[in-house]
Amino acid sequence: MTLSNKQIQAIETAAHQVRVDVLRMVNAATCGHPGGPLGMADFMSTLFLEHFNLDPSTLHDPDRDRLILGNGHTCAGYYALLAYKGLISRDELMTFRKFGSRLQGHPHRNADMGIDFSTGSLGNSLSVATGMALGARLAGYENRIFSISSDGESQEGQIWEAATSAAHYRLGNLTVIVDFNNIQIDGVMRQVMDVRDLRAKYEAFGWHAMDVNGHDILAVHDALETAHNVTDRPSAIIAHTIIGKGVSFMENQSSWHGVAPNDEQLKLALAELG
Ligand SMILES: Cc1ncc(C[n+]2csc(CCOP(=O)(O)OP(=O)(O)O)c2C)c(N)n1
Repeated sequence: MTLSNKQIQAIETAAHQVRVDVLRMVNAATCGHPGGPLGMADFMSTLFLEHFNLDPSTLHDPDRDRLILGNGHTCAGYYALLAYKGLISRDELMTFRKFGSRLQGHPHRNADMGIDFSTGSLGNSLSVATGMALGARLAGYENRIFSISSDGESQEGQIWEAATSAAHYRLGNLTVIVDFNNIQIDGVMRQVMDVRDLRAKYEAFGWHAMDVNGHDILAVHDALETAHNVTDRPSAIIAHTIIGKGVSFMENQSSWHGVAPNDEQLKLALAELG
């Protein structure tokens, strides 16, 4: 079913809030990764508001949906959405990357916050998600397992071992969303180590795969719904995004992969976001 204007507006509002939160959090920490979460804000907000059923009332349900953030360095946006859904307080966001905080620079598994797995070491996420999806099916659950990955993480060989297994076991309850922004820590992905056409690769591995504009909320929603309806194999959504989306001087710049905006840059960025 398509989204109503009200639902689209709610997602746009959430994505805007995520961008503002991410910039403030990384600025306050004086370190972190602003670019990725700005680029992922639109598809992550669509996922959290319309598909991923985590909220305070489902938090401890064994059969709720699960999410693994493979590109763990982008966790500022993840934390902002946990706050948006009421899993953590908004005040806690500003403890990001501080000593003793639950919100470290990469996600740490925490059942009380709904963080399903610790990530940061690229390459593990799809293996974990595949195991969770197989386990959920064996337990008779009807939940969905979402795995978030990236073009950079797709350079890891283990991703493709997991892709083989997930297709072999026909895990229709598993969806991977790849943040494909053509940027990684050292520069332009196509120049560093080109992963080429990920849709074709996932298809060749036996998955149902789709390319979408990761900033088109309706297209992302449709892809997630299609993934839900494909039950005989896992689905891959290759979300084409712009790193730093929403802040002109951060867009498409690998230099903003992992650098905090200073106070002046924060002011400029927030003014642009409005
Ligand atoms: C196994 C492993 N190797 C290296 C790193 C260091 N690292 C952190 S982020 C990153 C780049 C990942 O690319 P991508 O997720 O596409 O970056 P983004 O789009 O967020 O800029 C690397 C190599 C890591 N976290 N894990």
